[in-house]
Amino acid sequence: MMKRSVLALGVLLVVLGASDAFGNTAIYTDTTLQGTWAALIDIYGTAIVDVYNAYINSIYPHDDCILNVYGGEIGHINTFGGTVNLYGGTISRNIVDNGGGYNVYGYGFNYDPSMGLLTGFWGDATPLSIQLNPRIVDGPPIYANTWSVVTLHTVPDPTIPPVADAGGPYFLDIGDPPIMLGGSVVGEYSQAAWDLDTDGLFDDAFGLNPLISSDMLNSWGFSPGMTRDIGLQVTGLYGGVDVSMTELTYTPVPGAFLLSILGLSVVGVKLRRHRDS
Ligand SMILES: [Ca+2]
Repeated sequence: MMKRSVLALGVLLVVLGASDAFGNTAIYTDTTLQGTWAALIDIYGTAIVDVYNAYINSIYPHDDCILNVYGGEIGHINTFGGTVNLYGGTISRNIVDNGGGYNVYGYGFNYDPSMGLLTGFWGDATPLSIQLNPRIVDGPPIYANTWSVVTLHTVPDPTIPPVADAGGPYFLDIGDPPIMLGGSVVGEYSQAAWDLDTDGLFDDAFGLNPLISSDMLNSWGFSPGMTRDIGLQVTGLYGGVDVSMTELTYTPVPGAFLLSILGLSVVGVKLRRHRDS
């Protein structure tokens, strides 16, 4: 508690983001860096710093701070503690680990140990290129005297078209409460749309789980006892579509009521079980 109290006092005494004549900045509390230019930023304590479109020559995380980089351009990051999470941006020279840890969130990683160069893509599909302090080199170490410890976290490739699953089959009784369609998708997507009037256009309901009522079925041309093929279409973030088809039955099936009276309600039992599942 004493440490935190001293830290809190320090926050009061040190103006947040105070810079000297050389653009050197010390940050002690949580902040977001947008449009910032700085020669050197030191981050202390438990501050959480989010970097977006800043241009920073060097960042030195200390203590238990967290540095999140989403964009911008940074010359190099040299940790003396804390945690660095990299989600985007450009690290144009190198990152060096003197006791902290680095997490890189992207995909398609490739590491060239002879150059200490990590390449791949960020989660928004922009190219990733980070000059690490090389752990393994052919010949003398190229950059600095410590090793960089980097943990790679693979995120979904947003350029891969998603895969749709329409779920079902679905059953809706006349006059019953609306049912929710159970569509799902694997992968990143920008839109999910249904074709429920079976005209081939995915324009009747949107989202993975729309509610469907008897009135809607009537408007889409369903009549009791009719089973029709409906479809879910999902669109990827960067184009590409996938369609999944399933069946929707408007119950009761004609004659089912009579069959049930006769003890032959196989169809009715099946419908009820599906609807409740
Ligand atoms: Ca349609």
